[in-house]
Amino acid sequence: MSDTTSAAPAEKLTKKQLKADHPTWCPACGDFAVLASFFNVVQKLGIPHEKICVVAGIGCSSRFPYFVNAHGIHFIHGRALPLATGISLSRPDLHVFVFGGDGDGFSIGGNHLNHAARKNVNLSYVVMDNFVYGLTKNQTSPTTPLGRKSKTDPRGAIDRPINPMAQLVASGATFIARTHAAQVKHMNAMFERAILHPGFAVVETLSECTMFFPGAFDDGNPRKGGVFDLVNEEEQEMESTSAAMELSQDLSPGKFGVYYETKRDTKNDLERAWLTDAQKTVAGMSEQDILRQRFASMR
Ligand SMILES: Cc1ncc(C[n+]2csc(CCOP(=O)(O)OP(=O)(O)O)c2C)c(N)n1
Ligand code: SF4
Ligand SMILES: [Mg+2]
Repeated sequence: MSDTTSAAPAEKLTKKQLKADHPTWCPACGDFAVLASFFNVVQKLGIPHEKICVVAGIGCSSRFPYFVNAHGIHFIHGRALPLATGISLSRPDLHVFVFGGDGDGFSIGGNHLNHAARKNVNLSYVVMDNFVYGLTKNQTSPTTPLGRKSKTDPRGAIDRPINPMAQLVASGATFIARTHAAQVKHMNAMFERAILHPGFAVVETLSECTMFFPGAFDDGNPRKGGVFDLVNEEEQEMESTSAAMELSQDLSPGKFGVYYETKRDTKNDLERAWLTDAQKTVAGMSEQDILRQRFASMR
């Protein structure tokens, strides 16, 4: 997301300082592990407490900001990314994190995901994918497998699920990874790399909804008889979209790891360059005034 090295805090942030309310998730919900991993990585990277900003939409997973003692916003369903984009652009000193579910990110928020990705907004986004709408008690989501019964599909899901990895590659995200909430070390590593990536970094994290879709990710969990099959980064062309697309065709349980990683100008950098340039021609004008004038000229 941005340079963490120049801003090491004087004292290491403790978990006690980072924790806010006691999480209200159901027992053994995968989201607990995601929260713990976030705390670990933020501590490890020494991100200053006052620079952490956590944004979410609506859903069980989107309750995330309540449980983190930092700047945070629990916003409108599916609208976390546009808000986070504004925060990232206007406060480049902050580390902006977005957390949310498959419904929030791929359904109602799917359009925003495409645009935040293509603009390469500088932020880290963790999609806690449980293949279901948990908060609203078991409706089909965009990643629900065909045939799975839910309140909205009592005879089994009939709509083909989306392929999040393929969609992210096509949208232009510059860091795309996939992990499993039961594989803590791997999840930590993916979060760390996403945070350190300059630009739009997404980690699809399979996080089991123990209440409505228990066992959904057992096929990717060796402790449950599944296979945790890693991307071979030695052989993978990390900057090749076609190689990433090919990986994304391996569906169930699919591959885990970084599918794609490249550097491209961020919207943050491009907008800053434009503002700096504009300031040369209108000496004394603040960035805000330049933007206001720009909007006024569009009326
Ligand atoms: C505009 C709007 N539409 C629908 C809802 C109802 N709603 C709340 S959360 C949610 C889906 C949650 O699913 P997901 O994002 O996958 O999160 P999870 O609870 O599974 O973590 C829906 C449909 C809403 N709050 N606002
Ligand atoms: S309903 Fe599912 S996703 Fe929501 S807290 Fe419970 S186990 Fe987690
Ligand atoms: Mg969900």
